[in-house]
Order: sequence, then structure tokens, then C-alpha cells
Amino acid sequence: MTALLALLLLPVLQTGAPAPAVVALASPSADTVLSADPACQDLELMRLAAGDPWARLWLPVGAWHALLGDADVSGTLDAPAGIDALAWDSADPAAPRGALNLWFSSDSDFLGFKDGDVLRVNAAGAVEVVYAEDAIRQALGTSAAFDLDAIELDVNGFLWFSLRDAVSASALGALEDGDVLVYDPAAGTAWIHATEAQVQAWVDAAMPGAGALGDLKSLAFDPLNGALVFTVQSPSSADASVFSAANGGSLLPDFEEPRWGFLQSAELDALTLSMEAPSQPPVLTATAEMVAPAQTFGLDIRHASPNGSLYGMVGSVRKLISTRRGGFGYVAFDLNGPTRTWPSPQSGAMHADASGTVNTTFTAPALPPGHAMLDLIFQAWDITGAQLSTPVLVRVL
Ligand SMILES: [Ca+2]
Ligand SMILES: [Ca+2]
Ligand SMILES: [Ca+2]
Repeated sequence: MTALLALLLLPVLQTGAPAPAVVALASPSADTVLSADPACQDLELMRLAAGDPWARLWLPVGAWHALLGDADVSGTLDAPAGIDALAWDSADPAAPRGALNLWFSSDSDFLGFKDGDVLRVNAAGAVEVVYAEDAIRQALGTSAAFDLDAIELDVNGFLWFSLRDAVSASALGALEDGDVLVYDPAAGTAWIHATEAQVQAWVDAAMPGAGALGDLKSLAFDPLNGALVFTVQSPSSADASVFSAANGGSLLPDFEEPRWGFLQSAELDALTLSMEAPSQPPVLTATAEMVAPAQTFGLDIRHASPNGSLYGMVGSVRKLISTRRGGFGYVAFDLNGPTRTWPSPQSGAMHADASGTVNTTFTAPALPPGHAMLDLIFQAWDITGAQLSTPVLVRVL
């Protein structure tokens, strides 16, 4: 049994339960800078809980690489081509909230998947189609391809969604990019829940004089009252504010644009809400994706327990193992494969500073005889906070 596995089996210290809070996972419409993170890319996810001072990175690009590897053996590590829609795979508030329980849509086609598909990452670390663009297109009665730019799941198993661009020919009539649509996958039918004009009326009530909303860019349900919530393209002062259909149109408290802490303007183009979960894991990033043998690169952790102790482990066989521990919720490498500690083979615990930051370096090993490349999957266990960090995959070649 590896040291990390042993640590994962230690009992969790009971801490006082925090007050229940609404937790948002979201993605920006373009690469941006957060108050608490140097970058949040279009394909990355951030987390903001009601009451937090600002949003923090939740799923960095390196974690996508660790989840997906290099599925098409193209020589580049895989990640979605931007994230423009998010939903939890269950409307059950007690359901797990982790990286493999998220449905998403991408900004553009990638790895053979379409920008109108609803996708997920499965336990084997592969992208799979939940609902195909073609199936939704049939339900809409149109031959036109489309890009899904908002999704959410309701208690009936219906998919709520929005289109990135208007579709002129459909069985439902002309569809606008601001319409809220619903798809029943069991019946293969779809309908309009709210037209763009209705959504505009909610925006006007929430923010008189806001002007034309442009595009509806994300959909979710408020877990406190079940109301439909959404983000819009315009006005730019509120394109990261979460609007609600509650009370004839309102702003969702605690989720107005300034709360995200963008230091570089961005729209919110994907959003999903839940109660209390997921938690904020320590975020592990590497300063390089591809390195040469003997090359030294940086491994940095943010959002760990302040002044806490962390234990670093690295494995070379990608495998997703679910844990009931906090944080990322998965060990991303095979604990029975070759593993060692980092930053050095004999290193003990690392220590975070008062902001929960750790900066280390790692020197890539030589390639094993006969190997053209070696994937290293790094992860850390925050001993103090009993939280598993996000993983990051670095390829040596
Ligand atoms: Ca995005
Ligand atoms: Ca899409
Ligand atoms: Ca839309």
C-alpha cells in the first residue's frame, strides 16, 4: 500500500459544519484573470460559494489532462475545446458533486465530439456523449447543426438548454439564441419554455434600462427556491451577473458580477448551482505540460489549508479511483503502479504559507529503457484540511 493510500484511509477529523451555502461552478467566456488565481481559461471551471470573497479555480486545464490523457494518441494532451455549458448529472441535491458527475458542452468540436453534444467524462477517463446533437436536432425538427451554449437538468430528467445561434427552420418555428428550450430525451420531444422576449422581460425587471440581452449564455436552477437562473451576453456590466426569473425578474443575491472577482473582463458562459458541494480543492498546477528528461519545472499549489501540511505523490499510470474524501474526489493515477513522493523521492510533508500556497520544483526523470515518453500524474493530499488536490499530468519526452 502506498503512503498516499494509507493517508487516504486515515479517519477524517470532524470539524464544525458550516452553514449551508449555494455553490456555483462556472466557466468564463474567454481566458481571464481572477483575484485569487493568475488565470482562468475558457475551458477551466471556477467555484464561488455564497459568502466567498471571490471565485477560485476549481478544475484547471492540467486536471482535464489528468482526466482525459491523450485519448487519440495525437501527442497532445486532451481537454475540451472551451466549456460553454455545465449541469450536474442529477437534480438530486444529495447526489455526488465531482468532476465525473458534471455534464458539459464545448465551444467547438473536439476529438470527434460536436459542440451541440452534451458530454461527460466517464470512470475510464474518456469523454462520452450523454445526449447527441443529432438527437436534440431531431426533437427540434431541424436539419441545421447548432451549438448548445447552456444546459441544465430538472427533476423530471428533462434537459433545459439554449442555442448559441438562432435557428430559422425548426418544427417549433424560428428559434432565438435567447430562448430557453426543453428536451425530453425519453419522448424525443422538445419545446420552448421561455422565448427571448420573456427572458428580456426578466432582465428588464431586474435591471431597468439594461438594453438587449444579446444571447442567453447559461442556465441553472436556484437550489433555494427552484427558480430558473441564467446569464446573458449584455450589458457588459452584468454579463457575469446571475439573473433569476423569481419575482418577475431579479438578480440572484451573492452572484452579481463583482462577486466573481474578474481582473480582466469576461462573460459567464457556463453555470450550475448546488447546495454545499462541491468543496474547494487545493489547486495543483505545473509550469510545463511537456518536458524533457532531467528538465526542472515548477509545481505550485494554491487554496490549500493556510499554514497546512501537504503530502505530494506522483504516479505514471493514469487511472481514476473514486474516494469518499474531500477535494477533487479522485486519485488520478494507479496506486498499485509505480509511485513516489514529490518534490523529492524521500520528501515528507510540504508546508503551505498563510495564504495556502506552496511553490516547489520537480526534475523529470530519465525515460525508462525502450520508452519514447512517460506520463507523470501529480497530486497532493492536504493533511490539515483532509482534501485531495486537483491532479496535473506532465508528459516527459
Ligand atoms: Ca468557457
Ligand atoms: Ca457548446
Ligand atoms: Ca444561447
